[in-house]
Amino acid sequence: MIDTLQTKFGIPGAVAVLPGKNNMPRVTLAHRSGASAEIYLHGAHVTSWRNAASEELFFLSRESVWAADKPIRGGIPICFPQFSNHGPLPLHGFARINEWALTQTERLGSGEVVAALQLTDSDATMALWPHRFTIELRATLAEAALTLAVQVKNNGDKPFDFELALHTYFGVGEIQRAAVCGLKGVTFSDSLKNNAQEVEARQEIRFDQETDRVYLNTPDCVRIRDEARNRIIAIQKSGMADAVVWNPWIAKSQRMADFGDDEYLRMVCVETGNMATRVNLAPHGQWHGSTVLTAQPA
Ligand code: TA6
Repeated sequence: MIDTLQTKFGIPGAVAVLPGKNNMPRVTLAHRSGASAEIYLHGAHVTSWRNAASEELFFLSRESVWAADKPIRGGIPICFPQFSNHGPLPLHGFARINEWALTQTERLGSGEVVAALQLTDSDATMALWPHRFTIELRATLAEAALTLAVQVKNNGDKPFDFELALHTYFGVGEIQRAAVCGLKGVTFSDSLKNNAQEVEARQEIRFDQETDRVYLNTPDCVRIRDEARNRIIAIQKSGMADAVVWNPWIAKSQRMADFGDDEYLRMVCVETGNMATRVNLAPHGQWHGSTVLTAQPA
């Protein structure tokens, strides 16, 4: 199957379809600048994004399980059609534990490299969530940016609600020297306080304990300042209402079998999507949302 996909979608010097961990199919994107990315068909899961200097910008747990019925721990899990435990579906929905179809690859005239993947309803999804849908992830790799564009289509004749998150795990040099900026004054639900709502008072969110907050209707640009690596990561969303900031800290790290006990020191999740502002999609309607990630020296 991988050979067939490579024949159909491979682009010399730009796109390759190869066996990844546990021989799971992955798509590698290579930009002429040296930047690169990697996407597993499992969950359309982006597991790596490297800048032109080949520095890894995402976090990927050394303990991650690579299995058809488990999410990969790190990179960008796609949470759909449910975020967290906001309903009866598996935690964060089923999109991240289903195999998506690779549908398009392209090297644009600008040099950007694109891969599109789709997940459509199946007997298995219909049994969990009785709606006909297509969700598409379009990843575009540029020299200094990675763009994730998501489209959801309602292919049925009745409306449905969904939640969606790009649950992105960013690598940081040292969590105590990292800050998330741009959420001051935004209302958030604190997942650690029974979703009690508060207003963020800090211009810089720093970490000294487990942090798990869903920020509602946020500004479209949030930044991570990684002081240890002298780097700023900008997260620019469009068409997406909310953001999540999460670090598991010590006790939760120890409770997660697919996460190293000390790995909280080197990661922070800043997630974008509609996690609390549910989307209602009319029959044959479409929803679009995107997030552009850029990494620059601080
Ligand atoms: O987005 C934060 C969160 O909802 C946390 O509560 C934590 O559960 C995290 O997602 C990871 O969830 P997972 O199902 O991937 O272990």
